[in-house]
Amino acid sequence: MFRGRKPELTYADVTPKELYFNRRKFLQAMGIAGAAALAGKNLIDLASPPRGVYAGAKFTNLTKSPFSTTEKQNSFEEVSHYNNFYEFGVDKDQPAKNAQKFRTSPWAVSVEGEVKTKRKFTMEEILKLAPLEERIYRHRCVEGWSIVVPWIGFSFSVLAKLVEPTPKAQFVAFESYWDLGQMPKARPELAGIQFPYVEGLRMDEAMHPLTLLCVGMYDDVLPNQDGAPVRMVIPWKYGFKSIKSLVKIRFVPKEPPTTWNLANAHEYGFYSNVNPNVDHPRWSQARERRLGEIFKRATLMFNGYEDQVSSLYTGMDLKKYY
Ligand SMILES: Nc1nc2c(c(=O)[nH]1)N[C@H]1C(S)=C(S)[C@@H](COP(=O)(O)O)O[C@H]1N2
Ligand SMILES: [Mo]
Repeated sequence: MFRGRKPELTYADVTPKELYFNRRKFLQAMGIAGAAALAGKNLIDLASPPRGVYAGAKFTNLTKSPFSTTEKQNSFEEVSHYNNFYEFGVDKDQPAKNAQKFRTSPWAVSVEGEVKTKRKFTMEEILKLAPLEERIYRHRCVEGWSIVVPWIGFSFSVLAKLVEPTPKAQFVAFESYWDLGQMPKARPELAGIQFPYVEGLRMDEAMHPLTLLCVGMYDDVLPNQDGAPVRMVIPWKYGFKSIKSLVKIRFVPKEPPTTWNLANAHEYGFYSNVNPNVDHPRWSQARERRLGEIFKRATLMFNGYEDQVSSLYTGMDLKKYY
């Protein structure tokens, strides 16, 4: 039993901010006496944070984003148990089961290509690049379901500006982690797609303030099945553009290959902007079902972010560039 004054004491209460994300350092800083004072159950809680190794405390002092929707959020339970993450199985309930032991620490993201300063960012560095914001976004899967999620992160442009892309950087290529040892289902013959999972954005899309480098959701780190420890979220595009468990970012001169386009170019284009007027070859995209609801609702142009992003596509035939 905990015998101190404040049984709900958390990591955040007892550590300076810089130490939140390093448990070993934290325990060292506490010293034996401090650790003993915490005693019992709570020390065990600290030693095995609830969701991920960068956890230990819920994120606090999150900046509220003007881009957040006021629509009703889906529950954490819904968002963490209905996933597409083919590295951990192709069924929606499999990632939550199969990603449990996925090791997300240590973690680093290398940034390469047409930049002045190539750089590898550790996860600890990424978490300190900018104030973390809460961004409540609609997320529309190409399969016809949608969710509303309070993501945590900051605009991808923050990181991009740090490495100083050269004028040759016209697109950004993203790559996910891939390790058959930890992801035995991540084989083309089982999943029907190539690995590692790759995605891409045009430079202006990547630099748009809505494009989020995401490190958490619901005030905490990302659950493994939602793309821990760091992923992209591009809310006006179909969900498959929002690549999970990022390890590499390359600034490149040409449009890079993307996983679903490689798998089936006829059905999945490079742009993949949510568009109720352009059907998928096998189904309509006009309506969608919000997880947890019975009746379908109309899908909005650019997933409801038309005012912010339509200017990126002026003059483009969106039936051709789907
Ligand atoms: N590496 C990787 N990223 C991925 C996927 C995947 O299978 N592998 N699935 C995509 C698809 S189709 C969707 S809809 C979203 C789902 O994100 P969520 O499970 O957090 O809702 O992740 C995208 N990112
Ligand atoms: Mo999706």
